[in-house]
Amino acid sequence: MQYIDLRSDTVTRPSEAMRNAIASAEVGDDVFGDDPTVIRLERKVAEMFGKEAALFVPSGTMGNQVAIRSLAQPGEEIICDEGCHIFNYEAAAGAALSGLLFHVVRGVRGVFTAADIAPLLRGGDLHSPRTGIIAIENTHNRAGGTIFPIDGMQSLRELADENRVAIHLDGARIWNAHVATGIPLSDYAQFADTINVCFSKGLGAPIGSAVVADRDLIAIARRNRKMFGGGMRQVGILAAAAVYALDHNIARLAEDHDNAWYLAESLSEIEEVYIDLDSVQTNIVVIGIEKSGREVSDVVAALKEKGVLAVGFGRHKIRCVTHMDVNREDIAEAIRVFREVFES
Ligand code: TLP
Repeated sequence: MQYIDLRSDTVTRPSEAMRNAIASAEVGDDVFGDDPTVIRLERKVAEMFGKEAALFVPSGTMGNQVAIRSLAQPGEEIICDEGCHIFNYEAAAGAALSGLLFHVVRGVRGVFTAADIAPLLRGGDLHSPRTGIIAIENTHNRAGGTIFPIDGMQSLRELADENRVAIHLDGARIWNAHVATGIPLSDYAQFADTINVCFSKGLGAPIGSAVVADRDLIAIARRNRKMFGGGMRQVGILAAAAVYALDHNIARLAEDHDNAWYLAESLSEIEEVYIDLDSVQTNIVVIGIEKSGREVSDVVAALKEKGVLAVGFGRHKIRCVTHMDVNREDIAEAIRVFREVFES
């Protein structure tokens, strides 16, 4: 069966043109610093974000982990939203690999304020941990692709500076925030010390992320990437896909946002589901099914049987993500299938 795959924006397959870019990439040994395409990608990303340097890594998880390992010492504390990816979906790497103590706060749709966390910051007297990092996720995956407001980031930066704390931005989907708001990537980046950005989510590359920061931090991150096993060799073939994605696939994210809104609005009319439409700001739709009294796994299986793939997201929710491999007609068909599953 040809599925309409809404499980994630990671499911996209490289286009013909991207494959051509991959096939013709110039390469060298990147651990020796010899891969011209990786160098081109790293320069390009650094420039887009207004930072001095960038480091190509295989995954968003490695990007986040290399960044936070580079910003803090074992025994320090990281403050983040309770729903964030670093805390929930990275196999406890922050604790296991960096020895960080996670202090999670309950944000509103993934957003917390400087006032929320100011009382929590700790300077590390003899008894308490020192707060080393504040981590932000923009857009916020689990909250439904929500945007962290730029003025909120600025206030966090001020608070962090007063307390000599670093800020990490998990910007796996910062492109979506940028396209939805029109705010330049470099405006977001100015408030963070390190940023993780992914080419393999909405931008359609098969693999790859980057840590973006100033030069000294990237030198530390490069060593940590090696320690985590992320030093790669003729990886220009992957960097070429990322360069292609940056050149061609950012502006089109607006189409994914329109499709997500179409899906969300239509599904919210179904009696048995609940969608917080205020959280539908980019390409993710989180669908609450508690009212229906049905199990998430049963609904996911029923959707699959009718040709739509989605994922369970906690006990009572299902997540759908729009991306470049689904078009308006696919979304219309997915809406039809959802109606059939809930209204039959
Ligand atoms: N998210 C994946 C799953 O891991 C949940 C998805 O399908 O959305 N930061 C954020 C905000 C992410 O959403 C993800 C991936 C990552 C980091 C990690 O990226 P990868 O999968 O490349 O390690």
